[in-house]
Amino acid sequence: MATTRETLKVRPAPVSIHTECSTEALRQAVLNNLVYMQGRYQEIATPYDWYMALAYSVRERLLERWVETALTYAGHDVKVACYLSAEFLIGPQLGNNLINFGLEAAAREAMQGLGQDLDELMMLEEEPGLGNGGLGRLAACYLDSLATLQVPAIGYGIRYEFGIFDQEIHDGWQVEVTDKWLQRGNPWELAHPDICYYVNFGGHTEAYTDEQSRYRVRWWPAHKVKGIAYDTAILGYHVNTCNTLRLWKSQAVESFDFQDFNVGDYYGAVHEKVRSETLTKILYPNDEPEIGKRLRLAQQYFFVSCSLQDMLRLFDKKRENIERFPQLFAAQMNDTHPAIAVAELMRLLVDERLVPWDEAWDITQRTLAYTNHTLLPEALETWGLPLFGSLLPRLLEIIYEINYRFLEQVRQRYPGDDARVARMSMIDEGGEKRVRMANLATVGSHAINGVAALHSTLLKQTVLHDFAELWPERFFNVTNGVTPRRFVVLSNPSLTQLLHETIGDDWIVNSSHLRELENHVHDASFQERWRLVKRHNKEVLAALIRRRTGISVDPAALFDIQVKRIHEYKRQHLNALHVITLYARLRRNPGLDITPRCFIFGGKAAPGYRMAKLMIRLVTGIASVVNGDALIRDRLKVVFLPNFDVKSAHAVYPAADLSEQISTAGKEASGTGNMKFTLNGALTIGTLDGANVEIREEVGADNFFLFGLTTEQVNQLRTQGYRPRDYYERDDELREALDLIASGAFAGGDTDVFRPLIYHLLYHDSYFLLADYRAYVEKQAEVDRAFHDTSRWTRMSILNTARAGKFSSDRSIAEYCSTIWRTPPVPVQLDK
Ligand code: F58
Repeated sequence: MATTRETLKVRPAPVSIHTECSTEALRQAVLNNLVYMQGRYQEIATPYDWYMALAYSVRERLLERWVETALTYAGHDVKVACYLSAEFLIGPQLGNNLINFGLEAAAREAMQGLGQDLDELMMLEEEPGLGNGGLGRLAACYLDSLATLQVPAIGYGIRYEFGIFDQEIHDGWQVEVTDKWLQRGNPWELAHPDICYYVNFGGHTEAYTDEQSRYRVRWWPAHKVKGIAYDTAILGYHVNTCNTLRLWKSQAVESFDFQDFNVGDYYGAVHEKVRSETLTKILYPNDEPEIGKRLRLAQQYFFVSCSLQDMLRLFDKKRENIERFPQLFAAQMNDTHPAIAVAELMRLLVDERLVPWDEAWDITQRTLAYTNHTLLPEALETWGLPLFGSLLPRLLEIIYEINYRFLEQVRQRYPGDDARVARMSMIDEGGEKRVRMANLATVGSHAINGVAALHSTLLKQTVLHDFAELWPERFFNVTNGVTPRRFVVLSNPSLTQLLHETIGDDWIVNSSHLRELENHVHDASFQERWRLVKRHNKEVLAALIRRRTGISVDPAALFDIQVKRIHEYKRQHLNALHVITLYARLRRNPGLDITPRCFIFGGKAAPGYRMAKLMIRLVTGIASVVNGDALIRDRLKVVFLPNFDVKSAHAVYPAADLSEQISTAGKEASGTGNMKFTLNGALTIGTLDGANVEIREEVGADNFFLFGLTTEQVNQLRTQGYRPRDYYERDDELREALDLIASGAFAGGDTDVFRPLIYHLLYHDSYFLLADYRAYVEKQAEVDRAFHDTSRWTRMSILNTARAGKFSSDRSIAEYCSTIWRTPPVPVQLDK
């Protein structure tokens, strides 16, 4: 029988201290948890103890909704959207949960009554850095929107013990420090050791015929690992829906080591235990090739297998025929990291449930969908065949079978077109044979999408061209979005208050209602309040900068911000060239009248990406020269804000006047930081890349600083032979800026440090900085003039927020739900 409320014999009666939301109940709960969860009494409690006690008190309040949500889903014929992602960058939980719950005011008051400041406690929270950047943060925004839209959903991923490294800056260079986010405990997760699955690795396979004369394959693994579920509640905004983020931690399978494998070999068994538990130890940074490859593939298979087994277990509870699986579960593959799901679902169906191949294939395709997040060839995942075959022998056989059947179809459709067959194959046979995960994901999915209109178009023209030709109806675009709860309500309370007083609160869940702000754009007193909000946020960021770097910046200056992973294609060094150009102008002409600017950079470089690390060194080098030059008289300030993460993002986006979105056209799939800036009233200087295109369409060309080559122009220039040095020769200011770098001026006179960077720019410049430099610098001059006209700038800023509604992740999720997953909302009732 399916689980329903009635079948649950014992249902604990709600105890007010655990569920009530009054200030007094919360205060009681905190005091209680201080003792019973933290083991501390008031007199000796540290602020962190208070944070933990409050966090537990909030979690208790989530539990009622969490349980009720699970019961609702279990008891009805609901379809669940499963978001498979190797990364979830969920950020700090306390503030967001308070807001979504509507508990913030009570918590503030309760803590005040206990002599604690809520904002200070929130700052103590260690965020789970379980992602690298945009892709992981997108997954987290999507969970927030799914819950808010009351759509049944589960996020499935990996509980890394060490998330993305902490970045420190030593002598201007990035230094990576391990992230020990679990050191002081994680009050937001619940371990469920009873929800666990076994995952095979290595060994060999064996074909045989079973008693009913069926062809079967047995996988004899070399070892098994157990996956344990750790759940985090994802509460929607002002609704009862509380979905689950389920992350898998690896554990050794004791019995396996001791009995089957290493009989009598105690130390061998311990070693095996350590090995199994290494699996979910660390998050891989998006790095240069090869290191840790085997472990990363093992991580991918591990979390995908646990997740699919979990979905099948939940499905089994419904006592339905397996053919209905796609009607009850949709699984979205967030990039190719979970693409092994195609083969694993086939294995679970064919090998373990004896579903005939064709039926299993139909189920698999109807269940899975794939989102692509990159066109960069070096970022497309492939795995060498020897590695793949030795780690996942059965999966490789299944991929071969899928590939064989698929290529037959291609041959029939395009007779004699061997080149096409080779391109579409799941196995790349040019050079060392490799498994192509994007091809596997595409063939195994009923829907494939890019993450912004331009990106989806380019995807169909380039990386997946042959597939789009074969199955045009399977290709979609879903432009990314970001959650306005975290990125406006939580991180920009002043703006939220102003919006509340001006247009009400409906925009928080109906973001298109931000348009109502347009009625106030010419209202001088509203403009003034708008400016005060921005000014306040800039003061907050200035204080953070001062604490973290010792640099003082003037909140009256134009805050020009670029925060994102450091990468050549994102072109932080183009921004740096602009800074140097302004610096050189002021040095030449100290009386020059320029708009005071504060350039703020933030972002991590992959530990093995030398050029990216050099870019950071360039920015810090410029910062120390410019900030220390008396002649500049503080008209320019340069800051590298270390360790950009979700928590610091809360202070950064609301404080920006100008958002730098300057990637080489065609390279940034979407970008999501661009959306966070726009929602918070920053103006963008940007190229026609990723979602910038749509942001400009929405906010209007007059309210966007566009510059640079288009994707077509970049491609044309590349084909006709790009000679970056010509730009250097022809443009005096460009030459001056590059020569200044080469002179060692930003490296204490050392002329070697930036040599690789200069050399690359002059003779390769794969990302067309020199070609875009002049247009960029000129557009920046226009920014200066616009900022000078305060009232005009304010109007443009208001219009950016007013017209940013499209970029709420609620819109993106509504599109996924209606066109790809077909998952209607299922409201949850609390029976009080
Ligand atoms: C990002 N990808 C895209 N990958 O670069 C960005 O344009 C887009 O807005 C975002 O996805 C969301 O769609 C991205 O963040 C990674 O971090 C990978 C993680 C795993 C290793 C390789 C990079």
